[in-house]
Amino acid sequence: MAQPQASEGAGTGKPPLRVGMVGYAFMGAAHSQGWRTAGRVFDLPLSPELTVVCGRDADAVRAAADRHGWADAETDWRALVEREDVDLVDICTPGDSHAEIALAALAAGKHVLCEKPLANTVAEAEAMVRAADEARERGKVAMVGFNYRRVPATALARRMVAEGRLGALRHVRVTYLQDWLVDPAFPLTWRLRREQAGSGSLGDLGAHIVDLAQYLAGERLAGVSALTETFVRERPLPTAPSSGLAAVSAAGTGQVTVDDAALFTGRFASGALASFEATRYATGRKNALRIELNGERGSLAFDLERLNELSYHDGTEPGAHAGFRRILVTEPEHPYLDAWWPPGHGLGYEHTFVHQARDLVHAVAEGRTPEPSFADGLQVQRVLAAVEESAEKNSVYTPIAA
Ligand code: SOE
Repeated sequence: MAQPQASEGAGTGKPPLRVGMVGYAFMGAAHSQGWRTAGRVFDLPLSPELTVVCGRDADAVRAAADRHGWADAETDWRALVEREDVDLVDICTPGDSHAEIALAALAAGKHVLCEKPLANTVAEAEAMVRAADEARERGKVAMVGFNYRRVPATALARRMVAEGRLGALRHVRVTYLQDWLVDPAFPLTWRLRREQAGSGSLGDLGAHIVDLAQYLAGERLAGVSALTETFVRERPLPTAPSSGLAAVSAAGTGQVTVDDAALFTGRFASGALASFEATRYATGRKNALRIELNGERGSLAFDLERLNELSYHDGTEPGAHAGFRRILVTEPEHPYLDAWWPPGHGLGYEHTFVHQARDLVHAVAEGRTPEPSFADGLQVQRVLAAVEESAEKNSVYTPIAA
């Protein structure tokens, strides 16, 4: 077995935090980079070590281990969660396995990081919260991976809202637009099947914007009214033999069983109003997450395509000088930035996973519940469930179960 590729923090005399990751596709690659880099950039109390990565195909997961710097490769996640040389299990699989892996890992005395959305159902998420609460008594922590909270600009926005710079909040409007499903020839992959993904754009993109809106607002949604739609209801089956599709038509196509787009409005507990749009049919939009908050004393706006910037309008400025101004979020006093480059040298999407790893390592070392916690993930799951319930009832306003 090769020596684990620790982040270069190894050798600093810090105790290791040995990570075992399940899944190695897009999120597995992003998380691997986060674990590799965090100790190189931040002074961490523990040194993350990339101990083992798990996937079903032995050759593919071995290749992924070599590519991403994992010391060992596993094909059985149940064996991984029991390994004595694993302290933390990082779950980067489709949503249908989040609960069973997290429950097993917590029971085995591991810390857990679970990709978003936390689960495919509220019931699964509730079981995960119960297990995380029990594990906390044993000094184990659990986090859900809403990484867009860890863009410096969104973390700065949170700080500014908490400081009262916007005053009483009136509006939050947020969209998350992609277009990778516009072509009806795109095959019926796991994200298009309810039994694996739990939902479509709602859980994949909607979960991010519900969490981000609540995080920035500093409060939770009380209820929603929603519309969802599936534009293309049948798609060609993937060529991969592992498609394992049950409903296979003679034409080699299968049914799409999730939403393609979700539009919903929401009311926060304070009475502030919100609008949300999550779609994978916004032709030309690749990963366009935009959020704006309007308060009685000012506004903030963020665009993921310009993620080193935050737009701020200070409504208390005299009219003649007022207007939205661009804050370039690269100063050392900005969140996370003191560890990176001099002002003006921007960061990217991948750095949100470095910040996620950093924050989780500190929570593990300090024995405190990280944010977003599994309870935060459960609350998002409840919002998603209310969206689906409202959409099924022709947009009837649906309260979010407490
Ligand atoms: C969807 O394509 C996706 O990969 C999401 O699953 C991720 O959470 C998002 O960060 C990027 O887009």
